Order: sequence, then structure tokens, then C-alpha cells
Amino acid sequence: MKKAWWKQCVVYQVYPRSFQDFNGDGVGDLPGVTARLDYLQQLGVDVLWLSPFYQSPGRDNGYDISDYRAVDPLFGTLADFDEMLRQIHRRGMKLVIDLVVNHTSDQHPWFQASRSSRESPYRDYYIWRDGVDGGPPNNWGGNFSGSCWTLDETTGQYYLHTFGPFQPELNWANPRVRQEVYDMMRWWCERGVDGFRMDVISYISKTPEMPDGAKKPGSDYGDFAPYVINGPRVHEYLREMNRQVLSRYDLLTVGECGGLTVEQACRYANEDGSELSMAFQFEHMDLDGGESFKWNLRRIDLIALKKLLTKWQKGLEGKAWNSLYWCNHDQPRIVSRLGDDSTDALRERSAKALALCLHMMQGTPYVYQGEELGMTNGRFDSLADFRDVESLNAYRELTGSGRVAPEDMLAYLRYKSRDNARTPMQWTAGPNAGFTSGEPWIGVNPNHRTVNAEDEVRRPDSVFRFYQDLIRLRHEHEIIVYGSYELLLPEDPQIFAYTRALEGERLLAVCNLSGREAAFRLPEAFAGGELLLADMDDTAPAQEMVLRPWEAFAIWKENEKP
Ligand code: TEU
Repeated sequence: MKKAWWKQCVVYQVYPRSFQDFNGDGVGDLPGVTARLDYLQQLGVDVLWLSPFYQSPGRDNGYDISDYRAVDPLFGTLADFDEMLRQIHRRGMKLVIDLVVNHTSDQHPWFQASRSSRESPYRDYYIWRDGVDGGPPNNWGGNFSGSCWTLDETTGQYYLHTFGPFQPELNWANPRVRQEVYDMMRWWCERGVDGFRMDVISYISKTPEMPDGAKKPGSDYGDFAPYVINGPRVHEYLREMNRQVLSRYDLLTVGECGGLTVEQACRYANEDGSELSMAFQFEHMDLDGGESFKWNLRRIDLIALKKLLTKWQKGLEGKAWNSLYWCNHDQPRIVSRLGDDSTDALRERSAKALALCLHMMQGTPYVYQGEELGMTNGRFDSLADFRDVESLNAYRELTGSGRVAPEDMLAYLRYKSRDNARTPMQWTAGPNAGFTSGEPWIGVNPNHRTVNAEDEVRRPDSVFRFYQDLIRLRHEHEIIVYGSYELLLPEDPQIFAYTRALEGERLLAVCNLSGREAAFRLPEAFAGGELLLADMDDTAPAQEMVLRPWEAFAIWKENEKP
């Protein structure tokens, strides 16, 4: 397997709106990020991925961009950006920015021109179709509820949007659109950025015929996925982007690829470097999904999770590179989802066990802001406390149609809403968790009095310190980066254990991902190995062990010389 800096690094995702507010308007900003770089350096991460800060009406918190080359005044100025980047580089870290080019905002000048007339030179920058039988061109339903098509009165045609109607889909089949995107990417590369996280990049090529989709369960709409995701020309476009932009710089690129399969990942993230460095798959996040998308109270089944992550570890080995994550700005907090946040002790231990389980695997790990503190899901007393367009639309659609009772839907939102990831970063036990001196745009979790960075950094046994250790170990041990992976005990319903192997050495990760004791037999080959890390201070690896709830550890051993 080829070596690369982006295989050896740990990435930290900053969602600027919720990270640190510098100017007191209740919304995080770029000077706020700059002010917290020492904290991130102390954590030890190598790369920052910054979610959108571009000019935007903000209807999807910046994933609806109206000017790709401007910083939204809410977040600061271009000068603030340059200063932030300078300070990141000064600390030896790198910056990856979000590239949102499957769609723009409907306020983008391209779309304004496109919708103004069928003759506009920008008409073909977007995807326009005639209606059928007085309705939309087909039955596709969007990710943010409702139809994928909106009728525009001015020209009497419908435009396509797989997300909100305020996020019209760019037409990648138009070579001028692609050149605009590549120009813009080069502009940011020349400014000094070190890579791109590419929003829903698996959606950019549509099957031109765009037929009706199969009825989605629990919905009036049809499924666009087979005609949009991993579409016919997506790899051609990415190879072109790679030739024209990516290959000219030394970048980390990661594609957000809903609907990714192992076979597809081997193309998006292939070792020959002709497309992207790596891709985000979603299968492990979908394990607790169901009839109405993700809206339920289901828990992820551990045996299924092990099987699935093992499929990705083995399936990409030597062919492509994995990204590893439990959390991002679209997912509920992992400690509330797969761990146990019912008491402080269990919260901390389960957060550590989950972290160890992920960070000893092959791939580039991503830490989402607050994950390193064991931050939990937010507190949302009523519907009025939610901000996320996906959540609010789903509530309206599912309760409005009578499919889900309002109180059930509220419970589902509390468990799964994207807003759980977006409550402000908890810096201190003080007012608004030290996030803002103003009125925060979304409620601060009241548990910041016990769960906060100030306390976590100070305390030697904290979740923060544990993440620090995991990151340091990855930097020190090549086997954690490049070693091959084998799952142990595939049918065990409590323990997630696996080995890694590299020439001359081996590693064992053992995680009791349950709140009950579990018997574990240490494999012979690891007897007398070195305990690298454990989430309890008295873990003693032995031939016959009884793992305590959420006990997790890693052992390293040199192979016996023949
Ligand atoms: O997310 C794409 C995506 O697939 C999600 O909308 C996903 O379906 C949902 O969050 C799961 O509940 C990206 C961004 O990460 C997200 O924040 C944006 O809203 C979306 O694209 C549109 O740009």
C-alpha cells in the first residue's frame, strides 16, 4: 500500500456556526476558530475540515452557497479567512474546506440568470424539464421532503433539487459548469487550502432519462437514488477534476458519498490517485434506519455493525483508502446513539470505548467537534427548539400525513435530528458554555456544567485526554495506519475485537461495547504484549478475562523471531 500524509493524519471537523463566537452575535465565526487553534493543536489533530463559511442565505446552514469566493459576513471576511489559514499553517496543521457543488443556493447569480429566461446563457447551468400531466417531470422525492422538482412561473418549467427547493442542482453535463467549478477550486488552492471535502459528490451525474423511481416506503414519492447516485459520468467528471485541479496540488480530498458501495469506493478512492484520496460511506450510519428513513428510536445492532465495518476494512485493503467516523454535523452524537449517556461515568467510558474501537482501524479518522469531550445529544424541549430544515420538514410531512404521531416524531427528532450535532461547542461551565456572549442561534446543552473542554483538558482521565492518546499512538505506530485488519469473535453480541498486522508486529483492539460484563479470552499471540491504552486505569490483560461494562484496551506485540 502506498504511503501518503493524508493516510497518516487525523482530521477534526469544525462546524463554524457552532464552534466559537468571537463577535457576540450568537453565531460562531472564523475569528472564533482562530482563537481556538491552540486547543486543537493540544488535542494533536493534523488537519481541520471546515464546514461552509461562504456567502449564503443560510437556509441549510451554508450548504446553500450564493457566492463561492466570498466569506459570509456572519462568519467574518476573507481577511479573517487568510489570517485563520496562516495561523493553522503556523502550527503545522492543514485546512480542508467544504466544496458544495452538486447544487448552489437559489440566490446564486447563476441561478438568478438561469431562471430569468429559457434563452439565458446560464439556462443550462441547472437542470430544467417540462412538467408532465400538470405535475412535475417525475415522481422523485427529495432528501428534505416534498418533490425534487419546483415549478418556476417565469419560464413555466421545473428545476431539479435533490435537497431543498432553495438548493437547485447544478448541471454537470454542461462543460461550462465544470470549468466554473474547477476555476473556483484553483482559486482556493492558490489561497493555500490543503484539500476539499466534497459535499454529496456521488450525486453530480444524473441518468439523462430521469425515469420515475420505485415508491419509497412511508412516502408518497419515488426514489431518485438509482438515477442520481454514482451516476453514469461521475467518475469521468472526477478524473477530469483531478487532471485539471487536484493533481496540481498536494491535497487531501474526501468525497461525501451517500449510497456508496465497496466496489464504488474502489473507484472514487482508488490507489492510483486518479480520483479522490478517500470517501465517506454511510452504511454504518444507516444501520438504525427503517421504514420512514431514519425517524425511529432503533439502536444499531452490534453484530451487524461489526460485519459491516469489517466488510469496509477488508474490501478496500490495498485497493482504496477508508475514512473512519462516528460523528459529523449531520449525525446524532455517537455516545447517545451507540454508547450510554445516562450517567457521567458511563458516558465517559462508553465514549472512550467507541473512540478506541474506531481509531485502531485502518483509514483516516475524523473527529467531529465536541466528540473529544464526549458531548451528548442536545436538549430540545419542544419543536420550537429545532433549527434544522431536514428535521422541520420531516416533522411537517410525517405528522401532516398522519403517518407518525406528533409526540412520536418529537421523540425521533430528539434522538436523530442533525441539530444534536449542532448545539454549541461546550468550552466552559459558564454562561452559554463559553460559546458566545450573545444569544446563541441554537440552545446550549445544559450539561455543559459538567461536560466542557475546560474540565476535560484539566482532568487526566478525561475523554479529551483519551483522544489525545489515540491520536498520538496513531502518529507513533505505523501499524495503526497501515496494518492489515482481521475481525475476532464475529458473532459475539457485546465485544468488538480485531487485530492488525504489519511486518514484524501485531496489534489487538478489544472493546466491550455493552453495559454488561463480557468474558474474553486473550489470543495466545498477544500474551505478554504491551498495553498501549485502556479506558480504565486498572485493566490487566490476562488469558481469561471478564471485561467490565464498556471496558476497552489495545495491546501491541512484536512477533517472535523465527
Ligand atoms: O449531506 C448529504 C446528505 O446525504 C444528508 O443530507 C443526509 O441525507 C442527512 O443529513 C442524513 O440525515 C450533505 C451535508 O453534509 C448536509 O449538511 C447538507 O444539508 C446536504 O449535503 C446538502 O448540501
